[in-house]
Amino acid sequence: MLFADPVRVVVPSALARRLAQVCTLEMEGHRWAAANVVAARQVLEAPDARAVLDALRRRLARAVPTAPGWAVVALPERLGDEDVKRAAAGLLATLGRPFFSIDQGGGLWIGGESSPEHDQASFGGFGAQALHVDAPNVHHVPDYTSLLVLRPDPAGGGVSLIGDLQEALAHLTDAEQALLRRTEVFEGRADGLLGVGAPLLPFPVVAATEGGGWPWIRWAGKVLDDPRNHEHLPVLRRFAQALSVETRAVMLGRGQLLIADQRRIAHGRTALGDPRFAVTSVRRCLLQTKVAFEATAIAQLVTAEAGVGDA
Ligand SMILES: O=C(O)CCC(=O)C(=O)O
Ligand SMILES: [Fe+2]
Repeated sequence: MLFADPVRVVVPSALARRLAQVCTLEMEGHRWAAANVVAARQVLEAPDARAVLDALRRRLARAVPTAPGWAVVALPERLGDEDVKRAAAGLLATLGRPFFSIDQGGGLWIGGESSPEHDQASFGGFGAQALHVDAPNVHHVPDYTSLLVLRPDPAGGGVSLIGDLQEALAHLTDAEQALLRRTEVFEGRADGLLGVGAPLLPFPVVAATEGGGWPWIRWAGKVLDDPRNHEHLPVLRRFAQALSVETRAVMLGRGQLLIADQRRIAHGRTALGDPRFAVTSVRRCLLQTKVAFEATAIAQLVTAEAGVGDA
């Protein structure tokens, strides 16, 4: 595994505050309200936001072939929680339409403080979480997922893992890749999700996308533990091993937002520190939301004029 200091996209304080001022957390169903999307894009199209917008394009625009497909965006540590949530949503709106797939009281951001009551390997649990894409078991896998840290683990655990799915696939032989295209696996359940289409169980691990481009790699490390996938274990293990070689670790601090293009990147985490040594209200606090790709979103518009066409 590669431990590298990633390039963080730093959002200047004045810009973050302006986003927080013009945006609300108002929703239209499971989608961030259209007026918020418009307001955020107006702020981020202004000349003084150019460096941030270009950095998002270079790292995340689907039309930039060299984009790594993930970014860590750093908002000012001292911005209040509500303002962090609004500004982070505004930044996501440069890629498409922010939405939630899991309804937790109707808010855009789901999640909160980690708890030893949660299943260890789940969202908000204290255990490690194997590399995965969110909602692999539906027809429309969310294009982008994002993780927003309000408070890192005081014990220094909960390090985010970022695995390059496409690079991992390239390590496999043609025969192994062909086998993965034929392999259908089971993982979890997908009832009651919003904005992602109908459940798809079992699902193909690798499937070509309509219109070409990167295939979807519906990966979740948990497929290795599911007895229903038993007969496919050799090739699944082979892919997991290749992915571990293409994985890096990034510690997210307060106000930092990890954005992952799920067509390219799987995410996971290392275990948190022992919950007995972290009392409530100082435990890790993590939020999550999704984004549906929009070709017309401002960070997807890549022209020679934008200066990132050959980034
Ligand atoms: O806790 C984390 O850092 C990741 C959580 C996550 O990716 C999930 O629950 O889907
Ligand atoms: Fe996840």
